[in-house]
Amino acid sequence: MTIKKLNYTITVLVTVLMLVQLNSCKVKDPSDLSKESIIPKPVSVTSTGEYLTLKSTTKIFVQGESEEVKMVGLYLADRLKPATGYEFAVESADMAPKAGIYLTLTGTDTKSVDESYEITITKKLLTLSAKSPAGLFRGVQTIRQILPAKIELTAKQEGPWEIATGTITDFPDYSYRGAMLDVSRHFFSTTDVKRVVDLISYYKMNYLHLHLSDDQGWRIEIKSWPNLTAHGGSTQVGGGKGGFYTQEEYSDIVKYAQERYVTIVPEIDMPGHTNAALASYAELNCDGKARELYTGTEVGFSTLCTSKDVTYKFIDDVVREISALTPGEYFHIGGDESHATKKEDYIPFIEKVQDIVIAHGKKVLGWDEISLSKLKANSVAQFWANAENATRAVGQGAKVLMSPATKAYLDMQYDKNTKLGLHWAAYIEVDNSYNWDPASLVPGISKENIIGVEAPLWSETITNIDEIEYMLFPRLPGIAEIGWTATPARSWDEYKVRLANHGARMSALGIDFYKSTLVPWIE
Ligand code: NGO
Repeated sequence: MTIKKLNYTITVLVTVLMLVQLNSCKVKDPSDLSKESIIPKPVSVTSTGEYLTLKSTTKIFVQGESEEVKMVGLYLADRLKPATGYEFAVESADMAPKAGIYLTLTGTDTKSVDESYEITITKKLLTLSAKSPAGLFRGVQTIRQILPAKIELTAKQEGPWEIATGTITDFPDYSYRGAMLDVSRHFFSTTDVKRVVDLISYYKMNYLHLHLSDDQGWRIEIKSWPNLTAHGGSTQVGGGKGGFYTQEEYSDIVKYAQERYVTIVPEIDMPGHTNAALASYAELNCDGKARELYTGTEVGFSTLCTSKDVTYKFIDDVVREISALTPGEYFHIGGDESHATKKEDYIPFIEKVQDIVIAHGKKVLGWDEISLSKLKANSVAQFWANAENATRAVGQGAKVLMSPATKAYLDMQYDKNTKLGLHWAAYIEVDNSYNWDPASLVPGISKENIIGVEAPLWSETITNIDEIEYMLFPRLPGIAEIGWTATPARSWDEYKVRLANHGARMSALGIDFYKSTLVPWIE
């Protein structure tokens, strides 16, 4: 070989080596944990500058023999398997392994409200520790979010599956972070409801409120009053065929949600918004005449007959049957827009219903109007439109759940071009729904009066799961963050970049979301 040729070969080799190095630098970039886009934003994240790689041999170890902890481990394995194609065997261990993923409980406190967790990642081992299984489950959502977005795809992908090393310490600011789905105006299948549970729990929400009855449809089987569903569940807005959940199906939803540490809150709206019941049983009407089924979208025209004994027998049966199927602490009694009920009838009605709910072992949740009545200290008023109602509740010592229609109603259109939704409260763009603080929104209501936030999705205009997703996303992650992350740690300018990074995640999850121009989406 001539000197010239040798020189040339060396130059080529050096160039190739440099390129390989550059390329591998690119791949090895995910070594700054603090730069990961986690929603809701954790309390603290520190980076140690290296990374751990999941391999086909990586196992998930769970401490001890707890079935519940094992279930969380299996849930994590199920999330990681499809895209990686790895097995992720779940095994119990008495102490921390040398390598892999390790789920461990740190204390004896297993209260479901205690959702704190900590993640420590070294080059070989990821340790997720929490006081309760609920905390482990929240931590699992964080693990999903610090892996590449393609981890959420259902077909096998090329790795590498790297996680930056460091520590995450996290806990929620509010104990109630929820969404509401109106299954009355339009009915949605159990599969759709489960999908909503999956999606809200990805953002660490822990309550799903189901609006199970309204003028247009009664959606849950009540064995002692079968015509509620046979007739009252037979249609919906626009005249479609409607539907309802059998008690077995409802229990199946409750269980599915429970496995994701989401509590179902059932709502039976009364005394107004009751046309479906009034059409099913003539005796619930003061004039003893059954109403026609209703498929329009007007509100405020119906009322149960508050002066009849049979009305309270009916309510007692309904609350008893549903409460028996519901492990959560709340029963939502509606109470909104009872324009067809005289105020002097409304006030004692709500008080009687409150007693019925308590007698069946539940706490009352109701729309803010219920504060016209005398509330028990453990009842909760859900603020949606009337600040005076909400402050009256607080004045009585009750707590408030924040769902301001101008910010948190996800059935509101994003802007005037949005094809779905309503705009009676506001047009709510993604920044607008993120930019508020529950504890300073209503004068006289501060943090200690508030249990949390909830994003309701009313379904007058929403007919299928794609439409549900389009209205929920991308606003729902913002509401989830408002409930989880303390207000001083939040700002729209910083959040919008994390949300932009979630575009790929939402796409990988198959979410049909609104591509707001206010978010710098990364293509
Ligand atoms: C109101 C009304 C519902 C509507 C919704 C539409 C409350 C609590 N009651 O909110 O019946 O569906 O607005 O945005």
